[in-house]
Amino acid sequence: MTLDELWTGSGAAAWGTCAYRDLLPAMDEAARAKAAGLCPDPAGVFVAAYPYFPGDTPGNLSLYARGQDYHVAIPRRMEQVCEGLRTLYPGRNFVRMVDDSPLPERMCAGLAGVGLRGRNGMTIVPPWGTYLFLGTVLTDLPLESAPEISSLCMDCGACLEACPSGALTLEGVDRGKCLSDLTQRKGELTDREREALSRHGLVWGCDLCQRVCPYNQDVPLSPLPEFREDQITDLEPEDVACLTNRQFREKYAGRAFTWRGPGVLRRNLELHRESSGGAEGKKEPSHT
Ligand code: B12
Ligand code: SF4
Ligand code: SF4
Repeated sequence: MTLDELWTGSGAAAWGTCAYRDLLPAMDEAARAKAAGLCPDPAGVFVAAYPYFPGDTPGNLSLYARGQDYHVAIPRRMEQVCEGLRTLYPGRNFVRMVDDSPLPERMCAGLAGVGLRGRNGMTIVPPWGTYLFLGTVLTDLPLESAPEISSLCMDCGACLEACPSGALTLEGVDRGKCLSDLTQRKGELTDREREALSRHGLVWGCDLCQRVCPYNQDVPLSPLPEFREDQITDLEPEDVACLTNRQFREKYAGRAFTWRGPGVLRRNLELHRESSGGAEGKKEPSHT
């Protein structure tokens, strides 16, 4: 089986490779130590993009969190690739990672020439737009970056204008201000942060700088059933009220919005209810 057959067979819409050394400028000592702990003598990275667009049913959960948890679904798909790689390159290490990774995954994609680099920070692969999860395989097999790294998107500026919190600028995303981070943050919030959350149409994640992107205007549904089927698009306060941590995790097992526990969702739902007009009047604009 060829490399291309392995990756496309796993459901990847695009894939490529980069040299591990090319990532080092973006990796601190801790990230380098973690990578070397996972794969001694790291030399190369495979990176692949998996489409997840689940359709555009109105709801208060981000599009990325509506189907199965990608932290489970994508590694499952990538495991079959790793098995193929071990057959093709006996004696080499192949370690798959998704999100919870010391590697800067979008930089991997950029160096591998996978898609375009969006001004909103996202990796874009037409026709799937930005609605892609990235997965990487770290290896001691020497690999090179693409001769042509990813170019910038059409740079229309719509994402910069759409960001309501000032998190997105020409310098990139300021995590501390990003609503996606805020919906997931535990502990005390400032009045300003509470106000921002109460005006936000979602109780988990943020899609605003993606929805306006021209590359996302006619995106096909994900071919991967994990992200298309059995969706949860909306949470109501009653869905998470009175649940213990354990009950919540059991009820919503395998979902990307469970890892912070029920408390942040209760808070976000409460903020929505308190804000005038309630959540119904405050949904994000429809995708189409
Ligand atoms: C921390 C984190 C967050 C934080 C902070 C995000 C941020 N932008 O700083 C928060 C919680 C806010 C967040 C939000 C989201 N996240 Co997030 N997040 C991460 C995580 C774990 C680390 C990101 C990071 O800080 N990397 C360090 C920086 C330096 O690297 P980078 O992000 O890879 O890429 C930048 C540079 O490398 C550079 N670059 C790109 N190519 C090249 C090429 C060259 C040659 C060079 C020099 C530079 C360069 O441009 C990129 C953007 O500035 C990654 C997974 C991972 N391990 O990488 C997911 C990840 C970036 N997140 C992802 C997703 C889906 C989201 C959300 C869309 C979820 C949502 N709907 O709410 C939002 C999008 C927000 C946004 N506009 O970026 C996906 C992105 C997929 C894609 N198509 O790009 C990732 C890759 C997870 C995954 N495995 O799929 N996220
Ligand atoms: S995810 Fe939302 S808050 Fe974060 S940069 Fe994009 S539009 Fe701004
Ligand atoms: S909205 Fe425009 S500037 Fe932003 S990522 Fe999309 S094409 Fe690039």
